[in-house]
Amino acid sequence: MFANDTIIAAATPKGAGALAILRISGHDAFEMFTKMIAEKEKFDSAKPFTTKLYTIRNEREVLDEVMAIKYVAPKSFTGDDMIELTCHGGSIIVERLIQYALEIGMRYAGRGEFTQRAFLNGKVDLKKAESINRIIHAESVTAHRTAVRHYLGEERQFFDAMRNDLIKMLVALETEIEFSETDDVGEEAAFTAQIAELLGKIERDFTKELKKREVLHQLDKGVSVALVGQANAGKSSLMNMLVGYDRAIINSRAGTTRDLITETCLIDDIKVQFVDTAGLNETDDEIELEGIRRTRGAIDEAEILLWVVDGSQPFPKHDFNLIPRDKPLFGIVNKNDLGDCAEAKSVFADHKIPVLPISAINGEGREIVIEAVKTVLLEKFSDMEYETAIGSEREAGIIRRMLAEIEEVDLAYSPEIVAESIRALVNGFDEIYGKNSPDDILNKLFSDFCIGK
Ligand SMILES: Nc1nc2c(ncn2[C@@H]2O[C@H](COP(=O)(O)OP(=O)(O)OP(=O)(O)O)[C@@H](O)[C@H]2O)c(=O)[nH]1
Ligand SMILES: [Mg+2]
Repeated sequence: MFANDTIIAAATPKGAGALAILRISGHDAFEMFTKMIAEKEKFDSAKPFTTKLYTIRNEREVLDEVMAIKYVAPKSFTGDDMIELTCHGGSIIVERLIQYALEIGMRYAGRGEFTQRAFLNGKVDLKKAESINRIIHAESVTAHRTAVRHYLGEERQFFDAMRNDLIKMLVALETEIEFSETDDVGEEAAFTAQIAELLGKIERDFTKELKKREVLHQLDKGVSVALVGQANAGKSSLMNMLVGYDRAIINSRAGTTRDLITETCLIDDIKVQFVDTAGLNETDDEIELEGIRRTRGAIDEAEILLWVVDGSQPFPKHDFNLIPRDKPLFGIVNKNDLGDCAEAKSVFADHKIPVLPISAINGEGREIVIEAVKTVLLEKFSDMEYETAIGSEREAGIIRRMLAEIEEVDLAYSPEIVAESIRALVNGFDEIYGKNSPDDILNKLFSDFCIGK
């Protein structure tokens, strides 16, 4: 790959839209772009960051009228000369403009190549580059929020403080190595204690961050809330009520739902995945049996269980064997419109399972179920517990390696060896931000980005 040959790509997704954006970056960007437009003078005299209207035409015809911004190196996203042009948003237009640019001598950009250039030109560090990708692909509010924070560099302080402390220790260790005549045992012990304290703090902080990342990962996937209970209890009716449309088939026949049906909602910005399941009744039907097997899997995977019973029927006590009590569980007493449902309410209450009376058929009780789920979510995921400085699996890997390094450090060893370990830790911090990252790792990382990014 040439360092700054001129590349082009669409920065917007394929398909018809009002507008599309093309990005051009490279040493000859301006010269090549002026070959594509009718208004060379206008572009040449345009000031940096100004947007102007240009006509793109080839020898035969006009291809489009575009608005183009001129970015003069190094004040651009990539650090090279850049043009960002907005054309009409049809896939044929975009294709023809790119084709024309290629004929003029530009090259089609590889995945993530714009960001890779920004990184190589020192415009962004690796963590920031990765956070751009995470902002684009965030699938939950929390993932988006942390990605933006990392983009803004808000976590930098956390890593920098530790790195600076390590550097100080390293300097002191190196002084000690050089002038090791001082035999003050007390002083030496105090210094060793200082190192031990610092390493202990890093270890604790890192372990905490890794845990938070795990929670964040769970939030990204969505918190699973399973609706379980006997056939005909009204699980699918509740599912539809919760998600607000007819997601699952409802029928008076027992065994209507056979497969897991999932639907995602946001509750207080937290992604929740409701899972409707097959009824836990006894059956010889092979398909229903498979459904029940899947229900068991969903029960295992769920973070919160909604145990739905038909309040007008005798309480299915044997289901206590199937429904675990080691995770948040609510007793949904459905079909309140058919009577007082006293038995169901008292059995749940006797077992200290919070009772939520509803009538799914009439759409009554949605709020209390949502509120109950929300209470658990807020308890489990209160804000400070999952915002983490670790942005990606790459970083998590570096941090796990650093933790292993800390574990290996034996302060009884000679200062030379301890200094070596501390140097390795400092390198770890640098690696998080992409200093000394090997080329193959960088290439792999940027190839996960989209074209045009
Ligand atoms: N009266 C009354 N009937 C209800 C209520 N909720 C559901 N039903 C009826 O109960 C029957 C079963 O409802 P579903 O939602 O399909 O029950 P399910 O638990 O999903 O059943 P399976 O999928 O077979 O396990 C349907 O005929 C619903 O109309 C309710 O609140 N009151
Ligand atoms: Mg059902």
